[in-house]
Amino acid sequence: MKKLLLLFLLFSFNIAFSEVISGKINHDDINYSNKIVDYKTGMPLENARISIPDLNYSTYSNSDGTFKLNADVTNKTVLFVEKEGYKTFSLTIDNTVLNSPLKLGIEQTSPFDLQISQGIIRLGDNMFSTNSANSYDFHQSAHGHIYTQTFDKPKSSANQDIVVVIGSLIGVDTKRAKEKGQNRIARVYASPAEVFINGHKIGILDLNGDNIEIVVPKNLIKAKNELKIQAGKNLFQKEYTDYDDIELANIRIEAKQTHSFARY
Ligand SMILES: [Ca+2]
Repeated sequence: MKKLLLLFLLFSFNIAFSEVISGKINHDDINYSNKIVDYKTGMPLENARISIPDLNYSTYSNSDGTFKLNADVTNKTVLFVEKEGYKTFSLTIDNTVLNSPLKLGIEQTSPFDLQISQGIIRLGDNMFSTNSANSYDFHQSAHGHIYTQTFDKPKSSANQDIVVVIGSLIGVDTKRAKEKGQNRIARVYASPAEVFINGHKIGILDLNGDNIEIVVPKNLIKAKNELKIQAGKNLFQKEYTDYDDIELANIRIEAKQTHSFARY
């Protein structure tokens, strides 16, 4: 009897074990050429940290820049790449990331860059449809519907604009996001999130994506400044206020030329 039980255990263990192994082999094949390189030179970068905060996952690139992404990515989430001397890089990914290798070029920091937030900021009220453009069960709950951060006057040269960069944005359920197929909500939609500098509205966030740039009018910049981002509202909920639940990642202030041709 004991022998039979042992045999049975070995048999079931064997099945489970072979499944794990075959799954892993497939995954390794796909993962084979994920790579981090320098954006300008194309040189492979070692020891860059690759992380997915929603999944509590992180890994590092090898000496040839390659890395394996052994994370169970299903819905949209944000992947970060961090390396000293380089701008934090973020990218919205979903399960399609497992079907083709990722080659990510990261940029060296400029002395003018101001990193405003490193990780993920959740705005909203934790009430959202599973058909929303976020649709992930976020790890953190919302900080409320407003994010504020102060920053000193950014340095820039005369021909550069000051730009607010939202590294990654997910969860926006505006009419425009719906028209672009970014969510699966049938009828309702929300107003866009709004971006303010020192109380002046400088732009809206009505589409999800990566590296969204909003130029700050120079006359608004002071010695001390406040960036404010406010989540939109569900325009079809009149009984109570339902804020759009969104995730912002990797917010930066950068000085860059955005209108080089128009000016000269
Ligand atoms: Ca909500």
